Amino acid sequence: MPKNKKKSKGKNQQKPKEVEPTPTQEEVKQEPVIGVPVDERISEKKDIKNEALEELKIDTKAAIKEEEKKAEEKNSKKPIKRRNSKFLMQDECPSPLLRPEFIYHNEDKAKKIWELMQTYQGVDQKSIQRSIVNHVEYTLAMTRFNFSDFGCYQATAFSMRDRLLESWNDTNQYFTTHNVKRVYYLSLEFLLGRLMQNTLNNINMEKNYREALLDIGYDLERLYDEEVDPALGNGGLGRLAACFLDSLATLEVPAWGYGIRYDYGIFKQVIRDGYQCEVPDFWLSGGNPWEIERPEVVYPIRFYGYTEKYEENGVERAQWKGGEIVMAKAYDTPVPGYNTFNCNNLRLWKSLPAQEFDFQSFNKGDYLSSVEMKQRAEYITSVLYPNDNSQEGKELRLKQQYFFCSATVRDVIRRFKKNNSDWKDFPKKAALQLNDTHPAIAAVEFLRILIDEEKLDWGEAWKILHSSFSYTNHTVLPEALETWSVGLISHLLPRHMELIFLINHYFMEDIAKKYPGDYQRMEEMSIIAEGDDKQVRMANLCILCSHKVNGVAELHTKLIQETIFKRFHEYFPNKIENKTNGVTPRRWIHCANPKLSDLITEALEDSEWIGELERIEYLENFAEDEEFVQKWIDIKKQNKEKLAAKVKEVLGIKIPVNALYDVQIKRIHEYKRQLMNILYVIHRYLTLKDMTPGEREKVVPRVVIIGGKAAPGYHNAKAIIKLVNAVGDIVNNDKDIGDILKVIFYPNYCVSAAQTLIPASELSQHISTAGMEASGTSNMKFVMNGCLIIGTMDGANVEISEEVGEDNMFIFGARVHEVDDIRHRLFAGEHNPIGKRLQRVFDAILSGTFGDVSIIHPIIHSLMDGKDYYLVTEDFDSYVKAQNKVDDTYRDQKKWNMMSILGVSRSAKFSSDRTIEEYCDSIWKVDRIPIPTPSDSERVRSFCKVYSAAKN
Ligand code: NBG
Repeated sequence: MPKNKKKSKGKNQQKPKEVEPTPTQEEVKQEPVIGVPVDERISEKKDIKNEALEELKIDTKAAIKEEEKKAEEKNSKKPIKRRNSKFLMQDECPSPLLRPEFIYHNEDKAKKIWELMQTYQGVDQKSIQRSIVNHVEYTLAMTRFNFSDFGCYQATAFSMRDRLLESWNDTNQYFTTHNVKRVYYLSLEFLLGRLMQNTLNNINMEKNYREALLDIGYDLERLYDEEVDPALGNGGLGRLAACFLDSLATLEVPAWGYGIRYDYGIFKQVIRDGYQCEVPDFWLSGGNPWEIERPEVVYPIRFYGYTEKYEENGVERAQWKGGEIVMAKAYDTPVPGYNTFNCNNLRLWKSLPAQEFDFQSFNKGDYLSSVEMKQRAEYITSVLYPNDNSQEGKELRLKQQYFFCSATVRDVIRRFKKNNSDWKDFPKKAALQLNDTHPAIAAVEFLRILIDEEKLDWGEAWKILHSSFSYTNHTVLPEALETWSVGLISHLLPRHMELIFLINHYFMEDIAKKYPGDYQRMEEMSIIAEGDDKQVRMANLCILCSHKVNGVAELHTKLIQETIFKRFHEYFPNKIENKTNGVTPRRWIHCANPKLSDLITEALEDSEWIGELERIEYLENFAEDEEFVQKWIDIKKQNKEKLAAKVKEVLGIKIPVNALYDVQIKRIHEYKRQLMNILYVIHRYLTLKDMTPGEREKVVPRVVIIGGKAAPGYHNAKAIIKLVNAVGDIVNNDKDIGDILKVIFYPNYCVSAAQTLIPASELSQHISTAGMEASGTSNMKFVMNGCLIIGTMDGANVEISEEVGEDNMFIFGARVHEVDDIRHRLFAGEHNPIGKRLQRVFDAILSGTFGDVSIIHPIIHSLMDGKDYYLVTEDFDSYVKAQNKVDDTYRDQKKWNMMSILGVSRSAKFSSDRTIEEYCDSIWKVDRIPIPTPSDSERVRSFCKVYSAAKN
């Protein structure tokens, strides 16, 4: 997507409407009314409200009409010219932005409003301080005596939100006025991480806030630490969604994220006696100053019930009726881009009861039952399922999926209908991206609304659906490929099940035509997996409903084309394509590693690289510049010191700064092979124990850090955590070993921990069994922070090695094409790769060298029996060799640092800006729309000028 391509010219504009995100009561009410008793009660409630509104407006209607007429007359005579305004939306603006719902007895009242809202909040020290203390006093109701660091953080965040809202309102107003095409990113997870630092950097106000705060005695960095991580995601998939939001805003793409506002994010991990314990993460307990609650944006969402068929104009139609209704309420979080005035939105839904409590039970004196329904409704969005790369087939999870999809689809349709009347235009105005199959039901909901409510015929509806939806696959792991039982869907969403059968029926007809008699193929491609308990294959459904399907790294895409989606790839040869993942350099270099960011800016002589990572290539010229390299070394050392201090604070363990920091942080999973890492650590420990003190002195000291959460029900992953802790307990307290080897399990790995760990790492491990990690994204973050990678030829590692050069990585292990055969031979007992070294490691574990780790014994025994699905024993030897090479290279610090600098300078491909540009060009077909920026000298709301232009 070329920069600033096709800037909208402001032609053919419609009358500017109210700021886009807030539908009026009327609009929300216009959502199809559903005829069940519960609904009646809702609409009754609404009617009461509306009556009250009506009362207020009774004598205004005539006035409004008159105002509108006047404005129209005026405009027909006097075309409005834009004066000095950069706000292009006002070109040929047909009216002075009067809002018919207000009372304008004369235009002075309207003028007053525009005048009151004409300026932006100041960015000078005084204005910032004023707004912070105002929020302390008027929003938080604190006094100068109980104004804590946390209070100051909140007030500061509120003051930032005020400023964000200005650009957010302007952006949405502009997009609405221009009726632009928008991207909607549907994801059950957004792993945002802390927002304050990122926001200040993106809107370029960190310096202003730092100085303003310092002047009233507060340290901005300390406030950063007050923020709770909004952790509404499990791992890579959710974090990718967050990086995409940052890139979408930065690239000025009109885009909204849609998801769930869980009350509880991913659990907090606490280690007790070496075992993982899960503690709920009620991240909202201190409030969330970044979001805006939208009590007026609510949609009724139905569950259960039945479908009723009827005839209309000779056509059989269906209606979904009965069941249970819960409400979805919107919460918006502004998403500012880097160095742009554009500000996008993340809209998250919370579930509410359709009525506060059941009056019948209440009147009967059964108070508890009366609140039961409320609790049942609120339960839907109460907790994020903590599974990464595995599916949880619970009804509540399907409810979450449908709940958020239905609200989102309705919201998107409402927005579309505001400015458009022809359904054929929908794909020109909206692109909906399904982040994995979790939001798959959105496609069926969309179809249902088009057919049952909008009364489109099947062919039209299907075409619109297919041209606007696309789907990203994030895994080939069978345990993560979602299927839902036909029985469950029929019960919860009866109409959707009918539609899925219909989609499948038409599709199977096509397949039968193309491949007559090929039942095997039909079975494989069918959305329905036959059997005693029929299942709906959500991936098949997504592929059919989408015009594009993508994998997340070249190797992964090739694998889905050749394995799980082979038949689909044959049938739709242009549908499945690759979009290699990326990460935002704003969070992952600029915010996480500010010193490195400054050094790069100094070398490149400007900071443009933060928004255009291609420019970082120039850094290559400094790989051997002594002065530069020394600064590079110093920065890594300072980051290591910071991490060492954190480890001391969190775990009470002192780690040496002169050791090689070797880090593996990610969800704990057998395919990611943290087990292989710790087996190697044991091998290293045993080897050190064999040495004389003199020999030990020559060894490169290492600090091995492993961090990550295990899904609460994933027994083997939890066993691995216990083993790491048990090994740490012995090694870290072994006097012979001292500082030569330290083993740390870093608890509660999360986004903010990553921001400390990654900049301090020197070696990072991405060692999954080849073919199993779809992409990985932390590998990219580590490279961007000058860390070298030890890894297998899996996921995005392959492309990283193409970019940085294989010589600048430590690559080992079986390749994808070898895996099946090796696994087969291992399982058949035809191949035993367990050598003496590994056997000794197993013996040490089994004999109690690390205390009672019996929880891991079954896994060790099965490895010894050849039941080594993840090829740990197979790859162990080449892993040890790669590790030896790491030590040798680390001894040559000149070489090491050169490799580190080269890695950073060649990391441009892995910016999520590049990824998003590719999605925009080949999937979403959407342009970037920069909204005009108010000038620095004149931070004046430009739409006010239009008003005065109109008056003149
Ligand atoms: C994960 C993959 C990672 C990948 C992220 C983002 C799921 C289902 N998949 O390898 O395991 O980097 O998605 O694409 O969480």
